[in-house]
Amino acid sequence: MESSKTNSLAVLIAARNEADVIAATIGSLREAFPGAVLWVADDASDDGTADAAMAAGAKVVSRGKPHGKGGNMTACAEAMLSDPGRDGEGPPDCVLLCDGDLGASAGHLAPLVDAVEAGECDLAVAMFAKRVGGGFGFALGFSAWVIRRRCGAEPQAPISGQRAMKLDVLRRVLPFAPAYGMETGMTIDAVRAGYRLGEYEIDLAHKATGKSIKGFIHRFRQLLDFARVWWARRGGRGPDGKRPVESVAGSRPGATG
Ligand SMILES: Nc1nc2c(ncn2[C@@H]2O[C@H](COP(=O)(O)OP(=O)(O)OP(=O)(O)O)[C@@H](O)[C@H]2O)c(=O)[nH]1
Ligand SMILES: [Mg+2]
Repeated sequence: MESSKTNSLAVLIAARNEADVIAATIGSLREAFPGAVLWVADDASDDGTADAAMAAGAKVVSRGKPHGKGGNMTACAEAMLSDPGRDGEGPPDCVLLCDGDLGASAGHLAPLVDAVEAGECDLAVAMFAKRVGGGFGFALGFSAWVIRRRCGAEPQAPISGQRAMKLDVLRRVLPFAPAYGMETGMTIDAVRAGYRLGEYEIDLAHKATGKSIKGFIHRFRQLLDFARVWWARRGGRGPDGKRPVESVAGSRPGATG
């Protein structure tokens, strides 16, 4: 599946210890978005993720010590924004954020970019068509609650890392909230600034932790990160003092599969 317009796109991929799958993720993104510049935010991985990503042709923003997903993706976005580009043309018009553990399914993300390019919405977020792993939904539900309380939007995929937006939106939501709070914080900041949220069901897979001890620890950490977002965005309605707007949740025909 190819996006109709791929010559002005940067893809920012979050990866921590994803050496086994990062090349597949990069390969499928390159096929889906042939003209895009691919960036990997590698957060001090110790399994060779950075080398594997570079070998697969991505630009890598690596940190000497872990900074968490939001901090590392912020550094990666800033590196992309200040990059002169292949022919000195500067940053692209559109950016796609995604997780490094999607493997071949990362190639299904074109409908997000198409939705933003077509002006259907300003922040296009992927909903997993099939639920993969996860726990009892507390972390997911808490993120949704934080977003509803802080900006009025009611997303179905509040913590999905797969998101497309134009550069004005990206600039508005930077820096990302720390660690796993980045998606929750980004949604609140975008909606408060008056941007329209769209959600699109897409057939995706990822390496999920599921109902294991590791999984529950992971989701407890996420809960703490979401609580930090809730606290950091108390009071006020965003940089413009604008009223929250209703989200526009939509489903794009042909987005699945
Ligand atoms: N750069 C960076 N990426 C991270 C960090 N933590 C996780 N990631 C990446 O962010 C993506 C999402 O993280 P996951 O741990 O898979 O989180 P999840 O998908 O919500 O949870 P699971 O259901 O356990 O898979 C993956 O591609 C990770 O490699 C981090 O500290 N820094
Ligand atoms: Mg995952």
